[in-house]
Amino acid sequence: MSDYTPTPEMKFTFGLWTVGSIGRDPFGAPVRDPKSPAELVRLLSEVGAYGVNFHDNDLIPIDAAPAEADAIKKDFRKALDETGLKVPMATTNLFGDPIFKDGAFTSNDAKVRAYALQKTMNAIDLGVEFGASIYVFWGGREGTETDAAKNPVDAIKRNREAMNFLCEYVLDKGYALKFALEAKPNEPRGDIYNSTTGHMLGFIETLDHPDMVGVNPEVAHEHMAGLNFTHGVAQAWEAGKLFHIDLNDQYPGRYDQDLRFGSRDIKAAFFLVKFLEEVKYSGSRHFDAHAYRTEDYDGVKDFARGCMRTYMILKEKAAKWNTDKEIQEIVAEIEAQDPAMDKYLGAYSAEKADALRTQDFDREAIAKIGLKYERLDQLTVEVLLGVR
Ligand code: GCO
Ligand code: MN
Ligand code: MN
Repeated sequence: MSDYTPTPEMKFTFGLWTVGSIGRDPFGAPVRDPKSPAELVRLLSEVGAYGVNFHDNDLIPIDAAPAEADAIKKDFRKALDETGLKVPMATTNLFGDPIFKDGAFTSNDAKVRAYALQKTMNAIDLGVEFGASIYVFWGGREGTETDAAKNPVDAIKRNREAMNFLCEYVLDKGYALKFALEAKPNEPRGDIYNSTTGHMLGFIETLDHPDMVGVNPEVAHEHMAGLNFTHGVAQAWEAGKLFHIDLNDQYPGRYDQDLRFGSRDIKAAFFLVKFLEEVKYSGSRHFDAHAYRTEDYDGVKDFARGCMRTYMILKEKAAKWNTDKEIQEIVAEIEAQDPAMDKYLGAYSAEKADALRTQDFDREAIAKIGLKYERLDQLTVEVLLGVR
């Protein structure tokens, strides 16, 4: 058993907006005093994080004068140099300012769409300045409350036009930067376009430079829609598109909770960690979550440490699962091959199809075999509960 200390290889990162959340919600005022970006870097270093990510306006307020922006950047850079924290990812705030009330890239107003491109180009420059190699696009306002207001096909086309424009911008500048698109079904808009990771994967293939663009799936966003997160992540991974991941937790059917990783559905978190570790996912493990509104900054540190610690514990549990004798006996049975069927499976041929047509299948006998999944799941639960 390790002491679950986060290591740099785990690439545990947090956004300035996560540990920096001051606990404002639609029903109440902030509960924590704001901290500067440099102070947040020091807090993250204290808890053992590898890196910090930011929206342009987490670092530099939207109305900052050039001198103020320079001072903030200097301060931030100093904190990064002193702590060794990296900035693997950056993103644009295209949702906070009132100008984005009807979306950014998909707004009906061409001036808003053009401003969104301008703001994103500047934010890309800022991210690259601090070393980011992944650039996230979360279209929180790219949606509707009423479909009377916007043709969804126009929205798709505008979104594509913006992505193509920005890919060309990155190529033109010679930046080593890849885009990761983050889906969410709703909140803050009533409905958001490209609502799931699966939608995003389909959309990416229609872009001019699909190789530059992948996804940034988030646990909460798929759980809000009642989906199996690991399945979406696996689809992205298999397509070579898992560029980044947002880890947190969420009860389905509720408001956007951004809970500490693994704090709600520990079994789903286990299968996710097991998957990421087994495929040797090497990107950032980014926690896009918030401490409860009940907490002071000590509580924020408890929250951040908890996210990383739970991941490390689940990683150990996954290793245990893979060496548990009884579990592995069942797995071996599940994975047993049936060479007699090889001649029918795999790529199609007319001969194969003819041969297959004449094969007799004893449906009843095949269906009668119990699959032991109850036992396997119970053993999984017992690994998680620490009795195995
Ligand atoms: C949310 C999103 C955001 C994005 C962030 C990075 O639900 O608000 O998850 O936190 O991840 O804007 O693009
Ligand atoms: Mn989210
Ligand atoms: Mn997110």
